[in-house]
Formats: sequence, C-alpha cells, structure tokens
Amino acid sequence: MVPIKSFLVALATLAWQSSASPLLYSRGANGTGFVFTNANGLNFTQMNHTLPNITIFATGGTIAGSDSSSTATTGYTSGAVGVRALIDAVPSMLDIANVAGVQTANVGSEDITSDILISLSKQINKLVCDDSTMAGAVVTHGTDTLEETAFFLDATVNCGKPVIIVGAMRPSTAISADGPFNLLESVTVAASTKAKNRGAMIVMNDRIASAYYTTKTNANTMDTFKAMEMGFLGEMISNTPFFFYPPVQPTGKKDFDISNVKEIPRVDILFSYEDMHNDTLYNAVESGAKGIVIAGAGAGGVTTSFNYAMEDVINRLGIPIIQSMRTVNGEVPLSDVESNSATHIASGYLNPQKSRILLGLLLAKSSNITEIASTFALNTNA
Ligand code: DAS
Repeated sequence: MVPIKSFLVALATLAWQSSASPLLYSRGANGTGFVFTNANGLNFTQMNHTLPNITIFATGGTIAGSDSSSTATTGYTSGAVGVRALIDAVPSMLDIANVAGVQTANVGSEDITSDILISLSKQINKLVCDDSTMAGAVVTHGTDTLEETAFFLDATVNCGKPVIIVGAMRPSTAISADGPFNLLESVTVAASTKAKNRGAMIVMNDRIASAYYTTKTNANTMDTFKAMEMGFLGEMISNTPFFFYPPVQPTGKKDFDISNVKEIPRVDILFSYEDMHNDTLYNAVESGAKGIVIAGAGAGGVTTSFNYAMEDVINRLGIPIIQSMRTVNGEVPLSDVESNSATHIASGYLNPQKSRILLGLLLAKSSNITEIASTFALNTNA
C-alpha cells in the first residue's frame, strides 16, 4: 500500500512537471498554422513555455524583397514578401523563441513616413512593452532609411525590453541572401536577457550596433552599417550574442513619450555646398518646414550669405535650425557655429538624418528653441 503522503508528493510532482514542461503544440489543425493567440490577438505558430515570446513587426524593404534573378542585388521589388513568409523562411528561430508577426507596412524604406513611425512605436509599446508575456521586438525594415527608424524607436520605446531593427542588403531570392540569417540573429538578440536596457539596436551582418549612432556607410555592401567613431556594441558568433560593454545609454540620448503625439512637424534637411543659394532655406520655410537641419560642409559650414539668411529665419521667424555635417564622421561643436546674434544649434555627433528625427520629436512636444538647443547641446563636446 503506497503511503498517502508519498502518493500526494508524486501527484504534486507530476502536476508540476506537466505544468512546467513545454506545452509544444503542433500546428493548428484548421490549417491556419496558428496554435496560440495571446490577449492582444497576436498569433503564434508554436507556444513552448520554456521559450521567450517575440513579436516581429514587418515594414518591407529588401529583406522582404524578391526578384526573378538569383543574382540581382539591385532593381528588385521591395516589400514583396509578408511577415508570415519571413518567419516561415527561418524555422530555426522557433528553437529560440515563440514568434508572432505584425505587418505594420510593406514598403521600400524610402517610403517610410513619420505616420508609420508613430504607428510602429505605439504598436511596440502596446504589444510588447505593455504585455508582460512578451520579451522583445524585432522590426524588419529597408536599409536605406533604417537608421532613422532605429533612432526614432530608440527615443520613443523605453521599457527596457530589446527592440532590434534588421534589414538585408540582398533580396530573399538572391544567392546567399543575408536576410534570413540577419533575422535569426535579430530574434536571438531580442530574446536575450543580455540585450535588456540597451535601447534599440541594429543587428545585421553578425554585428550588434547602436541605433543612436549607426549609419549606412555604403550604398551596396553587406557590411554597410557602422558607427565608425563609436564602434559596435557586440558581435554574433554562431548565433550567440557577445556584448562588449554592460548596458549603457548613449551620451545625449533623450526619451520621448509619444502616446499623445498624433503627428511629427515637418523638418527639412538642406545640403551645404559651394555657391549654395539662400532661397533653398526660404523655400523650405515657405513650404511649411517648422524646423531645418543643415548638412553642413565640415563642422556645419555654410556660406557667409547663407549664415545671414539662417539668422534671419531664426530671429524673425523663430524657426530652429540645427547645424549638422555632411561628413559621415565627427562632430559639429557649438563653438564652430555660435554667434551673438542668433540661437545657433550644433548637432554634435548626430548626423543630419538623425538630427532631423530628434528635432521632429522635440517640435512635436512643442519645445521652444531654448529647450531644443539644450537637448542638442547634450550631444556636443563644446
Ligand atoms: N529597398 C531599399 C529599402 O527598402 C534597400 C534595402 O532595403 O536594402 O531601403
């Protein structure tokens, strides 16, 4: 006769094991491919309770691109493949995490708008940050403007859960397409506890890079994303992340709560060059720009005449102008642009496209020129 106490202990152990063991479901019997839907309506093709839950937000780009030629790395169709196909193309990601997919958009990244950015940020905050069952987010994106979206999400998603932005330089139909492995590495980092409290990151080509500083340095090659002065945050070896530093925040980073933001005011970027004309500045303002970023020559340089026009627009129209640099690296310090007759604002280490995102977020919060200047000043050396 088994003593009652041993029987109860065995029963309790069995109950614990059955509840703790992975409830690995086969694919949905009705052919939908989904076996689990969470409280936010996100569908999963597996639900293994020993694995973290990740959501992939797809926006289009080359990673979802296709072409009839297996050697084409240009001229293909961006955003031709949906999020479910991206997930199904990398079954080994299901050894790492339970994965849901959201099709936020399906465009080449040159067509990503600030409305899409607002929607994407609010989706991630709602479906990942606010859901305790979710571990992290991955955003698949075209590479051309990926750094702008990455900067925007780094500024507006601040719950400490990993947000990984990933693209590809070759379409999914190309020989040795980089998208599938980039996506696997991104899901792996998003599922890693070591990736927490590091803000948004870009994971591509075995590199883990800062969303705040990283830029696309080469129009064509797979190793294009770099922050050449700041370096990488980590590396992927055999799909295992190694971080070079403990979690840190970039100098100058400002967090934004955009839960009540409906739109981002227009900010235009003007490129500086020999013989540049002042009317480009007035045309931008007359066309509705509420802020201007200058991709200046060297450390924010513009012609003498253009500088006078800038001071007129700043003083007479109250339009903030950020002086950034057309060089890929380096800094625009305030000492190189300031004057006594207007509030000149230097971008510091932020390039023009990232400065434009930051200025847009500040204007959306109706920041005045003094607040804008003090925020950018956090990014400069002097
Ligand atoms: N198709 C371009 C884009 O969407 C390039 C790319 O994704 O790599 O940005």
